[in-house]
Formats: sequence, structure tokens, C-alpha cells
Amino acid sequence: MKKLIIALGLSLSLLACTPTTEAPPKKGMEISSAMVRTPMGGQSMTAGYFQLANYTDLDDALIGVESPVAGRVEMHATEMVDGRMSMRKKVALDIKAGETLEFKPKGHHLMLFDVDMKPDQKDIALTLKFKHAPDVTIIAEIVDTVTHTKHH
Ligand SMILES: [Cu+2]
Repeated sequence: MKKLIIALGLSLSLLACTPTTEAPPKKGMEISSAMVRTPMGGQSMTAGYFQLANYTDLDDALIGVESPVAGRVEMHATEMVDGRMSMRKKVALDIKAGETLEFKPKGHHLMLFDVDMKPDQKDIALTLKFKHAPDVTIIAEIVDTVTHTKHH
């Protein structure tokens, strides 16, 4: 019986020493796949997309987005009204703890107005403002075509 206990103790201590391969638990607001579409020739308006995951412990809400190169950034929802696609401005978007919100073409998206970019600009900064969580500034890549290969 003593032998068994010793053996058990040994295997447990070995287990405790095994380096963990798991990623550390995520915290805070995580934004990924951020991109802004190249404004069409001569236009000062464009759309932006990203994925937002709430890894905080609080139900929160995205209450605004700002960019140093845009006069105004709005959050829009796409809805079907009488069989036609239409966009509606949102003042806030709820994001519960543990939830992911996807901004994508034909879904929620950002609309950037009065955009003033340099011709060779490759990315732009976006600052996301939350009801509870601190602001998060991300760098969104400027892309000609928006591709979404990620599925949840
Ligand atoms: Cu829109």
C-alpha cells in the first residue's frame, strides 16, 4: 500500500512539472482581422470590418469608434426591409461577456466618413470605445477586397 502511495505522489509531481501547452486565458477586449476598404476613387467614405471578442467578465457595449483620418465613424447594422438591404446606424452594440461580434460585409460594419488618407497609406488606426472596458486602439489594414475565411 505504501508503495502505491509513493508511486502516486511521484506521478502527481511529474504532472505538476509538465510544461503546459495551453495558451494562457485571454483577457480584455480582443480585436482581430481589422480591415478598412480602400475608398473608391475620389470618395471620402468607406467601410471597415473586424472581429471583437469580449474576454472580460462584464457584459459590455461598443459605444463608439474613432479614427484620426476619418471625420466621423459610425456603426451600422444591415437589415432586410421589404426585401431590400438597408443600413441602420447604431448608437451602441451590446457584447456580453464571452461573446464575439463580427463586423463583416452585409452584416454589422463601420462606415468611415470624411476620410483623409495619404495615397500610399497601408493602414489606419481605429479606437474602439466601450461602456465599461477601457478604449482599445487597433491598426486596421487597408484592403481592396474584403475576404472572410473565418467561420464560427
Ligand atoms: Cu453602412
